[in-house]
Amino acid sequence: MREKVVTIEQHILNQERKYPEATGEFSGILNSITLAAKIISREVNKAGLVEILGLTGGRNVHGEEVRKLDDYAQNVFVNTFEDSGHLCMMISEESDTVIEIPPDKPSGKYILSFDPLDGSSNIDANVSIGSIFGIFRQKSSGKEPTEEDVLQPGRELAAAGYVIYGSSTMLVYSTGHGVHGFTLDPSIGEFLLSHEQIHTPKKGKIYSVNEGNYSDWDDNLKRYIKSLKEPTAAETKPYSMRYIGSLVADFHRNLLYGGIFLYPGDARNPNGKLRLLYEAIPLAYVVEQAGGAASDGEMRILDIKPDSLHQKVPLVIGSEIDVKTCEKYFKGIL
Ligand code: P6P
Repeated sequence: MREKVVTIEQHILNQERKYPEATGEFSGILNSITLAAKIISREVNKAGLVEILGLTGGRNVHGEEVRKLDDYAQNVFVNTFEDSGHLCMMISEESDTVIEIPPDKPSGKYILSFDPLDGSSNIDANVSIGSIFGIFRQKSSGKEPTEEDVLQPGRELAAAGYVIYGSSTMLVYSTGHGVHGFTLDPSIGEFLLSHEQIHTPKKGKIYSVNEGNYSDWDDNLKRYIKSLKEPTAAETKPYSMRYIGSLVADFHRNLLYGGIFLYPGDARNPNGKLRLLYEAIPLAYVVEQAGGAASDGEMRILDIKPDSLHQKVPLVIGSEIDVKTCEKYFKGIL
């Protein structure tokens, strides 16, 4: 018997119906994310065919060359949400300041924090890339959001998720009631429920880290990685190293299979490379909802209060037992 086909729109509606007080605003945001994902997916999947590759010649706030697809994805998110009436503010990796809703546009009570296209350095090599998003509620009562609204810790998230543009396009999200994955069927333009209630294994057999930075690692990190490659317990097999260099792709694989991803701080980059607000926090929310864990090596990512929009944070994320073991090495307990 063919299983019932559930579109993401139906799934969002089913979730909304569990809350009689729901206004539908939240569902509207998730549906707008779905639309943005479909539009970006269409362009990403033909990037090799049209003159959209290459560089805009511009650079983003971090001094990184901005590829045309980055620009395109940023514009899709901003244009989709500017008219939605759901948001009072947006925060994006591609914008050095907050993105306010123009006074002539309708505004709402939510804040969208997003990385429109992460891993863009991989675009020309046809490696999987992704969009990452987190949705916060405005806490202040006025029409204008305050800095406190913008710099909320991840435990305040209302929802978070990501889109992976790979061999297929998948949208994975959580509203605090489990993690669910939807695969885009381009022939009908619908995201269909393909991974209901994703649970990440408590312990994995994969570790993901850029070992090219080994010489800058501290001794505790070196000991931890060595413990994975050369396990002391006789019957234990070494972990496999898998590293794509595209955060969403590495995270998604480990979420499904189990394992640990690290982008740690080191001698050259004490806070690592990844951004707290729109990379670490949304993925930490998703992994915890799937039964995993995420920390900066000492503190739970979702408990970190951001100080600034683009602050970096060391990230250790994945299977709960692996993350806890890693933290013990970092603290010198193991
Ligand atoms: P490295 C891609 O540029 C990115 O921002 C993430 O997607 C990825 O996890 C990381 O950088 C890879 O960085 O230094 O290992 O190349």
